[in-house]
Amino acid sequence: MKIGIVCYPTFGGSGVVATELGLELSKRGHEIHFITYSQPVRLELLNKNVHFHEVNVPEYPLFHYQPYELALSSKLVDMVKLHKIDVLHVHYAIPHAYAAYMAKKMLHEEGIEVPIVTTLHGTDITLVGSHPFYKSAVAFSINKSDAVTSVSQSLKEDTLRLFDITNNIQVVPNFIDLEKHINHYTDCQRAMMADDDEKIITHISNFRPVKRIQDIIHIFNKIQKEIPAKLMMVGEGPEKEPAERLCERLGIEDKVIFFGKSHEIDKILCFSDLFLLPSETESFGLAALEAMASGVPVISSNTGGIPEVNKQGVSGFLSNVGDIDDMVKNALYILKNDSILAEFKANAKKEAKQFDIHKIVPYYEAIYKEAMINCISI
Ligand code: GMT
Repeated sequence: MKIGIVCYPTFGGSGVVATELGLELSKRGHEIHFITYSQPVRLELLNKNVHFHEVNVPEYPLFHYQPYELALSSKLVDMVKLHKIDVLHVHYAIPHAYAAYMAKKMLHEEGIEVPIVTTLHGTDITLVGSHPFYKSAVAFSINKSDAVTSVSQSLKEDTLRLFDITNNIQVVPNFIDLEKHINHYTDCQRAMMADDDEKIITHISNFRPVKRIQDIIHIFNKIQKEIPAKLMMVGEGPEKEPAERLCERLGIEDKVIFFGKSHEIDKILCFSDLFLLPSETESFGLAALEAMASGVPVISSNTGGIPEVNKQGVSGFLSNVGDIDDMVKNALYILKNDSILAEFKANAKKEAKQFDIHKIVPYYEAIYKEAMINCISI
């Protein structure tokens, strides 16, 4: 199949999922066309099966807001015609599903039918999409898609609760390429980060308020009072600076390393003992799954789709949002005893296997085929 993939090309989870999906589909013989405003961060190699088409939005002084949806829908029309794309898979409803619908309509006028598959990722529904400013357009584009998927059962339920949905939503969970998380490093260079007796705790995100970054610092502060430990904070975002200031106020700045954005997540996870994800809301928690695949247990909140990934008492523990003391208690239970830690590490790796990329990607292939057969004519 020739598949057009539309996504945000940034470090966010939806862009990562879209990119990994495209790469795996290309390995399975499909021709993939990424259509977005810059080359996706995890898309390193282009080849005969993987193409990237940039959407340009030239600055024009009249526009207070540059019309990205317009440029995207025009680009989609052009690329579908030029490369004879069979199906468009758009990740994140805003504005991608809307732009894809417009492209589909324009193509229809020319006698070309292209089905749209929309994948809902989380904040496009729970935080941004349900805002009255966007709600009608988001509901419209979900209902007009030929197939709709959500990355967790919880997100499906949120979508049905928040919008007037007439379309079927299929749950296709996020996935992981386990090969990429096999430990290729002999010593993980752990010694560069911490002393032998120190436990390494990690958090990776876009440092948005929804991640509750201050909770992470407070949890770590309490842990390091009980056992020697270091905290690795990976990512960039608005909550990073306040977190750095909080570390200074608590006098733990020498125990917390802020890495910024990193292309070496696997190396960082390789020497990590515990992953923290106390988010306010999380449709899935791809970062937690990546940690688990690297054998790192997870202490998380029990919100949204996280319980579908992190299993209570098996791959880690889950607490109510904001229950810092419970998270500290659970973290110490795992970290204080080496044999318990080893057991949780092994369990985390085992649990991650149910999200093996080779098991999940065939679902998308089946959805594309069905969408092509049943393509809604408009
Ligand atoms: O977590 C974010 O803020 C980024 C966001 C995105 O759209 O890139 O992540 C969402 O999609 C990921 C991939 O499906 C999920 O793993 C995240 O849980 C979800 N984030 C939220 O729901 C807050």
